[in-house]
Amino acid sequence: MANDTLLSGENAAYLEDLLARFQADPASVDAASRALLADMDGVAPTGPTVTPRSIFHAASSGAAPSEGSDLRAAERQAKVARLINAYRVHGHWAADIDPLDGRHIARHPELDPAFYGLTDADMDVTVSTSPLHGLPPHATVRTILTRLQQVYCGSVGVEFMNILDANAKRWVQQRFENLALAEPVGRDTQVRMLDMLTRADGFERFLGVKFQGYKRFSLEGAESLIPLLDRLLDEAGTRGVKEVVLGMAHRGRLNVLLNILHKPPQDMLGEFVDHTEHSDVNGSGDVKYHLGYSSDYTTARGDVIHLSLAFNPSHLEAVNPVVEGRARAKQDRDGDEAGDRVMPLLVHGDAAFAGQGLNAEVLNLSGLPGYRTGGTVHVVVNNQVGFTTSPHDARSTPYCTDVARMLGIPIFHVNGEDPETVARVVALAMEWRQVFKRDVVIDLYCFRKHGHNEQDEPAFTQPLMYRRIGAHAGVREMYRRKLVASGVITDADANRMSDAFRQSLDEALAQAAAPRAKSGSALQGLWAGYGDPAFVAETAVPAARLSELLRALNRVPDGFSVHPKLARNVFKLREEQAAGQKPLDWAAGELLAYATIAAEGARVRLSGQDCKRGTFSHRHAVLFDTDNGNEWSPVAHATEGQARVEVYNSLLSEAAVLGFEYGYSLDYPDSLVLWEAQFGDFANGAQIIIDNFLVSGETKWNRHSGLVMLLPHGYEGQGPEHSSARIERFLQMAAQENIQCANCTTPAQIFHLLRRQVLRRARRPLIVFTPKSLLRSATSSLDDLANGRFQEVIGDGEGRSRVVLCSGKVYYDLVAARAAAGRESAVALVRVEQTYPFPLAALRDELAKHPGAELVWCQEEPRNMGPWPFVALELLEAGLPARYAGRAAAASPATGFPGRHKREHEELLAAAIG
Ligand SMILES: Cc1ncc(C[n+]2csc(CCOP(=O)(O)OP(=O)(O)O)c2C)c(N)n1
Ligand SMILES: [Mg+2]
Repeated sequence: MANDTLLSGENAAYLEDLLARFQADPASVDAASRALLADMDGVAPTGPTVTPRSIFHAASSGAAPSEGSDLRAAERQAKVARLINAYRVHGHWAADIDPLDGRHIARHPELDPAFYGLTDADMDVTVSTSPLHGLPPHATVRTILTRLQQVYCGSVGVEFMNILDANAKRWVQQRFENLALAEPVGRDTQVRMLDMLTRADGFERFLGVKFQGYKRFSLEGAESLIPLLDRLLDEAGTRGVKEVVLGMAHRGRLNVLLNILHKPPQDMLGEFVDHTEHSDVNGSGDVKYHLGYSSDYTTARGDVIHLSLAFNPSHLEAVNPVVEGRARAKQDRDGDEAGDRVMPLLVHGDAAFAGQGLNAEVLNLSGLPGYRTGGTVHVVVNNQVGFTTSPHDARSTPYCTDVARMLGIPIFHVNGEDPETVARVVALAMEWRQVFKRDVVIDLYCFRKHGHNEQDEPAFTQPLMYRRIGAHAGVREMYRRKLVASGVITDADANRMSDAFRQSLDEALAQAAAPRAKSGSALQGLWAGYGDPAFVAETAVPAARLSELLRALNRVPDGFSVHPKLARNVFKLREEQAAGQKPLDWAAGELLAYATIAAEGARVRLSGQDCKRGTFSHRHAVLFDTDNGNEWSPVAHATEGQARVEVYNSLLSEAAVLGFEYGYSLDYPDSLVLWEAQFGDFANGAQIIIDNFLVSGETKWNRHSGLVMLLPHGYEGQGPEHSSARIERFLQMAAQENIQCANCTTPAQIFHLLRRQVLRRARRPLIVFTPKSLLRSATSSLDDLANGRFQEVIGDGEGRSRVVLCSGKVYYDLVAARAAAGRESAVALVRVEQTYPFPLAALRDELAKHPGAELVWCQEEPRNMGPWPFVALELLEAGLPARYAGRAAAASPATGFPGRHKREHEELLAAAIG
């Protein structure tokens, strides 16, 4: 046997692989190859004896055996194996997935048998079908090729060969190769799918006729989305899913609201008829194609699934993390740790999926302990255009879904004009999600019948595409013809179907003008009772209880090795704090807030970059065993029977993580949910979430949130991106009591503030500008936590001739500067601990103690930043004009030069005190 020849050229990799498998387990290799490999390996073959002659017989019956033909047979077998592999990897390139047939992808050369040197003469030779599943052990090369084309190049193209988990990869392979995608669809399902298509198509036509000139972001061209979702819910129901959280953008949203969420058609049409403030929202409201809804969906098989469609802003993909957070909250509440019963479902546009980085961030959350939701089903409504932009201008990769390849999950590209294949793909995707608990992507290839909205002329920008689109009858019509031709239904049945639907819309339209009853407050269910406008709560905790909890924060399991530095410093300090010998530091105030909240039964969830330890090493909410790296969180085990305290380090993202925590807060009002930025400066990476959900969600959608943002802030000479959480931005967006902004100067204040956030019966986002250097230097006594509550303003004596107002850490610098200048009797330093809602009444009370005093506002931030632009106006309008002492207006928040920082700092203190 000429092994040298065999192991050269194109065969080498295949044969090496085969040999390795043979060496590991001879039985894993088909009988025909075993003898060859035994010969190459110098090992006697096991199992049934196979001689070169028998290989030959297996390979081509009848011809005279010879050494040369043995070799050719083995080579042919290797070529076939490579061909099989090529179809698994590249078959999707040749799949018939595009209804417009406009894919500019040349046929992949590796799918051509000639690429491997397989000739026409080889096609009728019988070979082993291994490793292809689903065929008898031997078949002709032609049979294998035909089967590969059927499996991998039909109406669905699958990408799965990049899945690293061998089991998961084999699962997809076997499903495809055993023709799961060719199983017949039952008659009932066929009729139901036609009905869904009829509704999808009928609703758009109806709106097009009755409300010409209105934006509706029609689903036409992608009507298969409706049967797709119907099938998905049906499959989900049979696999135990009870609840689905759905996020989607504008395209087809009205159609989904009607046909999947079953929003009453008279209400939907009413929103077209009536342009007054008709929604259930008390504030500014939102356009109709952003509104959320929830309802129970009864599937074809009779399962009931609760559906929640999340409210979303125009910003594409921004709702994704919110949906994930909502799903996780529901899972946590339900004890559904694996995500068996609650499932997130995201419907994307093709351009947005490829273009928005947030999408990649959210995909990246999917496997992480703090954020996983048991797999999200992603459906891309791939109409092959984004507004006026074609794919070649919209992405650098062939598929719009390529970013999802990083997850090692199956990506199904399916032709939206083949509803039955869509249904089978959906079944497979749903099974994958439930078995592997990982994301899955269905890329629904379709088109957009009109322009971006119905007024746009698409032929201005996509003339050729729209010529092709014009020739399409529409998927409903094509499917109707198919079912009529195959005798599943008659023309009359189909007409009855569309007439009945049309009639229901006519009736709904007749009622649409009638005034509709408001559906009541959004504060229902979990949110019942959270509308208390009196934002007060008793937050003090007896000192003895606090001492007990401080000691509990030092408790670790037997045998857990605490880092010696922590034992020496932190643990010792806590012991002294518990005994009342040392004042409390920031960590004590913060951790005691969590421990007491959890002891009182409310869940605490904190996530962000490095927040287990804390960016500034102050928190140590999670400890790491120095011997084995095991984690232990004392605050999560401080009291018997306490609620959960979870602290998660996040991936290095702001937008996805903040969005996730915001979503979590929507479905877990009875908990404390916090997101911490590494430095507050980085929070602007989540600006969309802040602008479009956090500060405006209540007025747009009547959706409340008690989310806390912890944003380290303070000018300590660390440069332009480690100084400012952009207080000015939050205050600029503060109105109608939408948020709360605080900057605490003591551990007792953060303790009371965080407890207030949970204990009072109302929820508003809380933005806390947290300190850095104060984490170690600011102190409170146990009594400060055992008495009183959060002070929005902290006064300072009486009868001084100047009152310097300030907020945050600069207070301590002012105290030192005042002492150095010997001006204690002349200058009062009054702290505004809460800047929004602006505590004018409390401030007036303090100012009244210093009649006739000059009023100064001092801040570290430049004049155009920090609280000043906001506070100046508030004070002015209150008849309390103040002088400004702070940095000059600046384009960048802080200098990068330490010397300059120090000089500016001294100047602003002097301006305030001197
Ligand atoms: C983040 C963001 N940037 C820009 C826009 C403006 N915009 C609205 S729709 C659209 C095109 C969306 O294309 P695609 O995702 O393919 O969805 P389609 O409308 O085709 O369904 C754009 C750019 C937006 N809504 N959100
Ligand atoms: Mg598109």
